[in-house]
Amino acid sequence: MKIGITCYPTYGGSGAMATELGLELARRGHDVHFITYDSPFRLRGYVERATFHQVDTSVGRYPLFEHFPYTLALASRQYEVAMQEQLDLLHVHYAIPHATTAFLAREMLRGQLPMKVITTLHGTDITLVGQEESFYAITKFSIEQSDGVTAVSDFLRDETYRAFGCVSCDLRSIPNFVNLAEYRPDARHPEEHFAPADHKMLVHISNFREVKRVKDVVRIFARVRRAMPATLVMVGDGPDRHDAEHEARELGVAGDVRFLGRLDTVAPLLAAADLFLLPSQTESFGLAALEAMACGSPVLASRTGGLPEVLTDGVEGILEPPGSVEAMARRAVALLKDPVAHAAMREAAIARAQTFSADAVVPQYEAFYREVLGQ
Ligand code: GMT
Repeated sequence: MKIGITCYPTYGGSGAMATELGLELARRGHDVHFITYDSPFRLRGYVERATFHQVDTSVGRYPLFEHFPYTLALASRQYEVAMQEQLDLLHVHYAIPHATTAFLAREMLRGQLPMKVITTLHGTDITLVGQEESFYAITKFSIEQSDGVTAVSDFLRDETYRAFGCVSCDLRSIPNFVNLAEYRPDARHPEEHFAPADHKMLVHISNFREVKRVKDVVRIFARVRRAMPATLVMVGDGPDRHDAEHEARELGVAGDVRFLGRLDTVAPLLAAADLFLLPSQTESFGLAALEAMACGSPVLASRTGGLPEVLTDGVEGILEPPGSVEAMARRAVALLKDPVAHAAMREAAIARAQTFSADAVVPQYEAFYREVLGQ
């Protein structure tokens, strides 16, 4: 098949997943065309049958435009690439604005090319942003106009029905997958020391938005630190990073918290972790948690959204209600002090992650593509 993929190219789960999917599809013989404003961050180097088409945002800077109309530039580029490459389908990730631009591109193609549009919903496009008044109607319209819609968890599928109705939609739940060639327990580099040898190492990776509750990450760590030597490694960047740094200073643990900023490669770090922290307010799936599990790190997360579909409390990690810092910290300390329980959880996490392999998930997308294309 000839497949266009549009996603956010920056750091974030939806762009990561869209790119991993495109690369897997290319490996399986499909022609894949990424269409976005920058090269997706997980698209590293040349991959046979995968091509990046940039949306030029440097043109059209007319003084009348206070804000550059990226949505129109993207729709035009999607149309151009579809015509040039004769795309069978355009698979867009994160509804806003991608489901809308795909709708526009498909309308422009009417009578010329029967390209289908598939939208994958990832999270806040449904749970937060899409429900804001200014986006609600266009999000609902664009989802309903897609030829096929998937959600990355049952939770997100059900939440879409609840929030948007989408009477004419047949929403499919297809989970995220993990690249097991990269995220593996032996990904650790022996020469890289993220924490002193006698410290337990806790890791958090996110885009530091409010929904991630990064201050809770620091608060949980501060309680763990009181109980044992430990280091917290914070990876990523975003609006709440300053608050997290401030919290670490306020709680007197700044000396044991390392803020590494954005990193392209995190598997070696995850493979060295004793515990991955994801105490988010909501999380439609929690791809970062799955990648940590694949590297052999148990996960301490919020019992919210789609996270219970990824891990089971007491088996591959710990789930507690969002904001329950005391309970999370108490259970983290108990786990880190119990090498037998920790080893069992680590093995369970690795085994659970294997069930979310590309081989298990990508054929579900291929089958859905064929269904939408009527093949
Ligand atoms: O919805 C978002 O917040 C954006 C998105 C991203 O680009 O980071 O994250 C969502 O999509 C990921 C990939 O499917 C999921 O693993 C995350 O759980 C989800 N984030 C939220 O639901 C907060």
